[in-house]
Amino acid sequence: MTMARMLTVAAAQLGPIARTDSKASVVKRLLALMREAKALGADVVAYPELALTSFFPRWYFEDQAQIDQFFETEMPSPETQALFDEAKRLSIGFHLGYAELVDNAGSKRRFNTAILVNQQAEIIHRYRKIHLPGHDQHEPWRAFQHLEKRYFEVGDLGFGVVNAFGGLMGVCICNDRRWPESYRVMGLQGVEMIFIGYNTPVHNPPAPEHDALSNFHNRLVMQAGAYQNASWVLGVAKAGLEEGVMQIGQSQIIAPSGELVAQCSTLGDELCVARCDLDLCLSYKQTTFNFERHRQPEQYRLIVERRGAQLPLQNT
Ligand code: CDT
Repeated sequence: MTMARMLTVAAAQLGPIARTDSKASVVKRLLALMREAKALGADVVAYPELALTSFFPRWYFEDQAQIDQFFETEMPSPETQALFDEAKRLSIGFHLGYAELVDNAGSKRRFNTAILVNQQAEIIHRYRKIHLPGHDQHEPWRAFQHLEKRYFEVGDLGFGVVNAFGGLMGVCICNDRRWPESYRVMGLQGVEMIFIGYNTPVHNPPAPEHDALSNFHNRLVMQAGAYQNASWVLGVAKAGLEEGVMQIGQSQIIAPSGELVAQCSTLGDELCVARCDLDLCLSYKQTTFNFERHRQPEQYRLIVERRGAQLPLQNT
């Protein structure tokens, strides 16, 4: 007897969001994609990283109040409530990335966050980005800034995995997808589907020689992460020419085999949809990547004991 646990998911790629676009206008776009996803049979629709605003770490701001306009102090908020209401009405789950401002009795903390919301519109999982790329000081030599290290704290919730949508779901965000540790920590909790929103500029000012490889690296890391951890991976872009900065698209859905099963072909608002059998993870989890049987964690100690590379001592 063949087993199957089917979950239909839609990666809801967004085209550019201008700095002057209101959150309400963005929510309208998200709602249109949600309705289209439902019409195409999706159980869950996934939006990108920082999906409610322009990718603001590209600008250097000195005024904290100006920065905080890009953040949400509550979720749902009056502006995002419509998403939750519509998700409940349609009985569709969603993944949403946004800038989260936590105010604990006046002590403010800011995170690059993503949540999973179930078909009853309840927040069932929260992830705060751990690998923050870029820099923390203004670097005017760059064509544009990447100030995530300035505007966000490192996430404090780990790489959790939650039982939802009939399987084991995990989340990481953008730069996290380049690090095998992100996937493996979720793999060690049996993850079956990983949601990854991203804003990836084609141009990387410190290493322009990588620019032509941006799409290749996007595919490379997510396909490897899926296969090596026997999990579905959904990569969702905010794409296109946003405020003068070109960002990659190629939102995609990847099977536990590492194969690409659906991909967006524009740089605008677009869905790609796949019917995913979560049981496809099993044959990989039970054979090639049977972690219990084959992993040798004693031999991997350096991974948690050492942050940066240290060269071996020269033989004398
Ligand atoms: N948003 C985000 O994390 N972007 C980074 C750009 C880094 S440039 C290599 C990313 O990893 O896509």
